[in-house]
Amino acid sequence: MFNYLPLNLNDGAVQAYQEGRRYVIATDFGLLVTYDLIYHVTVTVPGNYRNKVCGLCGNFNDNPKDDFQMPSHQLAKNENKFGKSWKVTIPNVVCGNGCEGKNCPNCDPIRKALFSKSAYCGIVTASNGPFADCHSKLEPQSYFDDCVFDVCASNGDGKVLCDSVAAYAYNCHMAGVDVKNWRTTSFCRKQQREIYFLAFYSRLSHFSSVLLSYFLVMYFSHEVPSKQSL
Ligand SMILES: [Ca+2]
Repeated sequence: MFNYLPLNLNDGAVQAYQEGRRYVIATDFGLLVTYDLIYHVTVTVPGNYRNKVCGLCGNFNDNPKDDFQMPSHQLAKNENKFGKSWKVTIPNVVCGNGCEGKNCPNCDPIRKALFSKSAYCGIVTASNGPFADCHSKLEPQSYFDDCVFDVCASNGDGKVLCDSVAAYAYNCHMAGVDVKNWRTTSFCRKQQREIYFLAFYSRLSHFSSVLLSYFLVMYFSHEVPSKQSL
């Protein structure tokens, strides 16, 4: 499908297009879904859908405590049961149920302590860090916990760390917080060269793109911090 973007269906009733690194589906009734193809999905609906929706994003009634409703309207006991209840069957697509209890990947205390430091996921909760102004608007603890879990499960992958922190940064931005520049030369550095490359990249033939992709992956796979600190 991504080869056919932008798409315009039914005289603009549904549009699908790429915007920066994100893919977007927009409908004429105001639904907006974005996905970065890696980690981050956003679903936005207009205010007139308040209390008229259900599903994985909750029921939009300003009460987060009743958002784990299953299709039966009962509240699920945990997020796994909730997630499972909304699964739909798609032919030829395998969608796992996640892990529960002892089946979940375990993060040993030493690595957990390491990834909790401000050089890793701790940047999200640091009281003097770049996200400090966001803490009162958006509780950072769950983002921190998810970050430590994911970074640990990926053996300290720098890209997983940066994508995870970027999710909090994005949501802070959406909550109206002026997020300080959290990318530095030593942390998930913002690649000016990346912007340059992307502008250049869009003008290449398919073959050149494939070739350049290889070099870009090699080049950017050194995003810091990465596995070398383990
Ligand atoms: Ca709710």
